[in-house]
Amino acid sequence: MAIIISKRIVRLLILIIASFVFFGLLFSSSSSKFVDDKTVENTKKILNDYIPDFIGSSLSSDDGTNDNEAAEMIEETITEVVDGDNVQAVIDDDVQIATNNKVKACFVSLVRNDDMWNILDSVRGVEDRFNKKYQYPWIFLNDQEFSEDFKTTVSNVINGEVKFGVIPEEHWSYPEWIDQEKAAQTRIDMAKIIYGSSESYRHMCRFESGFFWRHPLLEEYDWYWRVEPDTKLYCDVDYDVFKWMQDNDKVYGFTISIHEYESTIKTLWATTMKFVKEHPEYVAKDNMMNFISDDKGKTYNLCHFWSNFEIASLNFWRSDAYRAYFDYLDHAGGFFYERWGDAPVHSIAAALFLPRDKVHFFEGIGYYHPPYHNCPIDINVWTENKCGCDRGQDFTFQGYSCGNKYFEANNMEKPEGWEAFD
Ligand SMILES: Nc1nc2c(ncn2[C@@H]2O[C@H](COP(=O)(O)OP(=O)(O)OP(=O)(O)O)[C@@H](O)[C@H]2O)c(=O)[nH]1
Ligand SMILES: [Mg+2]
Repeated sequence: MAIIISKRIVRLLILIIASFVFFGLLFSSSSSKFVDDKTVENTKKILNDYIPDFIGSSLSSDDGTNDNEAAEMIEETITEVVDGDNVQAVIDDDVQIATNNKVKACFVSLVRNDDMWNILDSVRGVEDRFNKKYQYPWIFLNDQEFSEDFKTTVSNVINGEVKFGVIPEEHWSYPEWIDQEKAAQTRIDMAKIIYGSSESYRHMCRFESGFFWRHPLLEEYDWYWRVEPDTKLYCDVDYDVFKWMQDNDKVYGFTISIHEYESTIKTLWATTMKFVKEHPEYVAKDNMMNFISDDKGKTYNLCHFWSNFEIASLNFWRSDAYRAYFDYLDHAGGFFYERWGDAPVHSIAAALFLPRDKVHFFEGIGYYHPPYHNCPIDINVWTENKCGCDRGQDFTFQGYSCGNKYFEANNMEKPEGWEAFD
């Protein structure tokens, strides 16, 4: 009897939550009609799949049914539909979607309209390997309006909510203190360095360092997963990574670490050290200086987390420490007078302003951004996560990577077989 009652209560709760979400979405006003229709459709589908009779009756409202009758009808309908062997599966699926609300997280991709086909595969991979189960929303950002073609094509491979945002001009332009002639000369002088002559690449790096987390579309979230064009997810991610970050008190997660081109960040370290001297209060006690410097801070060893993949807390970038650091760097001008990347900027901040145990290496998330692979070399992890990558290509312990350094700096045990890559 107790079991029957509790099942009924659970079912009724699911119905109430689903209806609440559905009607909330139906009547809420939103900046994007496109998004709402899609989300409403999805919610409708959930209701339709599990309680079809209820949809038929309650959505056509004025049928004269009083509250008690309606409640009874709903109860009977739910019981009919979800009874039997599938009960637990139905509840599990629903609860998984419902509990998404507990972690405020999203995917974020900065892309151009021309990147459409290149981002499509990346997105589809994330949906297939992870998000079909959790349906976290996607946010696409662009310095120009997204085309209708981009919106429909990309939305077609996404199960949940999608939002498209334009970047405010002040987040993608020269601040007033920048000497634009000097910036133009730098682009000529650095023409032989990768992206050295590119103006847009510099705006991109500055935006990813100091502004993506200030975009109005990201305001409501605490966590993000950055996804870039031409990337792959090689393994199933069978747990809620955002919730895992939150529950385990992590702040910054990465898959690949690597050395930076020194010629792009000639004065970044000196500028950082000046900032740190002025603001010692921001430096964490058990920081990870020994990951980014081999001589206790005298010089930068160029190690950084490759920021094309990040699962991290937006609140870290919103913190006083990071805002002050970014402002300091921005005023120093190195985003334009050199070619400072968002990867070393994010990484240096994470290494200095966070205690080391707040940073996490997602060893089990197989990932590819040309030309490097993160593929779990532990055969058990590789098998369990159904990884479709060649373990022999894993970058973690290869020379140009900083994986070795990361493991040593944090006294972590390296996986069996790592020596083969050294
Ligand atoms: N909207 C917009 N997005 C850009 C622009 N330049 C780069 N991006 C995006 O910014 C991110 C980083 O740019 P990438 O070109 O991938 O830079 P990278 O990863 O250093 O280098 P490669 O991937 O090797 O080209 C990607 O998500 C790009 O789609 C731009 O001018 N406008
Ligand atoms: Mg890229």
